[in-house]
Amino acid sequence: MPYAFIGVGQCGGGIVDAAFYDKNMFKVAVPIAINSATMDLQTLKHIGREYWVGMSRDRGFIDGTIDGFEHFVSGGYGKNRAKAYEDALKYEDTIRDIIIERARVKGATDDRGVGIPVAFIVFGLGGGTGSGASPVIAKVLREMGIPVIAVVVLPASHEGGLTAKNAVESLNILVEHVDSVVLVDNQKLAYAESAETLYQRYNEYVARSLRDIVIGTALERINPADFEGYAPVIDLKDMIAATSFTLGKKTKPGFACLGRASEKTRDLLHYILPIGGYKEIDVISLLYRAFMKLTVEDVRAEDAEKNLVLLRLPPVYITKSGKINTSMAKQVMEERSRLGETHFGVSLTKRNLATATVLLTYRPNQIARLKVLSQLAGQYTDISLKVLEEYEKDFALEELPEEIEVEE
Ligand SMILES: Nc1nc2c(ncn2[C@@H]2O[C@H](COP(=O)(O)OP(=O)(O)OP(=O)(O)O)[C@@H](O)[C@H]2O)c(=O)[nH]1
Ligand SMILES: [Mg+2]
Repeated sequence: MPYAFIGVGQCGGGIVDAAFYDKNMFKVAVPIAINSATMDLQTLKHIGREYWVGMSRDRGFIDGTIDGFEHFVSGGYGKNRAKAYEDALKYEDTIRDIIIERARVKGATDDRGVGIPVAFIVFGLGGGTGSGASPVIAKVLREMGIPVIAVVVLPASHEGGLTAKNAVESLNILVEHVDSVVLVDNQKLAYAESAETLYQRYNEYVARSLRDIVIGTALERINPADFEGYAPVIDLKDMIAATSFTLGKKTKPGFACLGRASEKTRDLLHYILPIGGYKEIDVISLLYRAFMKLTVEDVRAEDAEKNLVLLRLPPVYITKSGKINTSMAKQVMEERSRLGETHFGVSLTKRNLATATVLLTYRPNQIARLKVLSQLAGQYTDISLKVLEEYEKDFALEELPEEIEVEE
């Protein structure tokens, strides 16, 4: 029953590749790297050819292991989002079959391959391949009944009008086909002389955060009754609930950002001689540090509509009651949810590391960077980001008290 981790284009492939640096990921998930340029696929360090899917301009999606792959998959879309979208639509059935095949190899039983409990689709919004093909792949996944979490990279403003236009057009389609949107904002790197050299480190940060949530919930599940301290369990359903909105009968994806902080739990000497020696961990300051490293520029933890946190801790921290005050941590998270919805989980790790990974969810209108990108795209061509208005209408309806509703 593997999760699917699908990286599309160079950016998406890079983040998914970084996520599979930890081999434990292969126990719970199947990676799929989709690209229109073989050269990009060859840069992946942890995802072998058997996990590649090529996007060829005249053959559609093709398996990474076929002869002549390099020959068919060479051009790339060079930021041409519309063309990549069109081609992906044309070969929808092929990509559906490939995904089913890959999941089945990993142990799914039924014919439709709906053994995938949740799929992640990861891509950069500013390019062609990822921003064009991913919304179609999301649609295909959802048609198979698979919940989809999109992890998307916002281009920095200085990347210009075309990248912003691609981002807005891609998001306009994407939101119709996903359960959650997790934002990774390249504006965070805009201060640097060369953002490109920081991409890899940023990808690793995002990958670690995703991995914490996936491995922490899938492989390190605990029985809360075994522990004196407060140690609730969450799973990926919580991740979806924490990053989407239900408004009456409708559900809409929320726009979330990630934050993560970690601390070594033993010093080097105790590491070598493993006899106790665990440090005190201040979980509250761990949370505050995670809030300071959010993946989106200009958002505040206090303004989040809802949130999720997963603490991954060595067992000693929750077996002895009071070692880590998890109840207090929960309170800190609850104070940062305007809807009063916090998904709080604890999992056990064998590493000498305590981590706090948070997901904070917003309405699109609360995220200044989405407005900026919409404006940039609007200057380039006549287009705007639809969710900026749509959500406000829905939320306004929801908040209207019954007695002032006008009768027809
Ligand atoms: N954080 C991060 N952002 C990246 C990375 N690579 C590219 N980007 C961003 O993603 C956007 C899209 O770039 P690519 O992923 O290279 O595009 P693509 O999907 O391969 O599409 P093509 O235009 O067909 O090459 C860029 O505008 C950058 O903002 C990466 O490794 N990390
Ligand atoms: Mg590319």
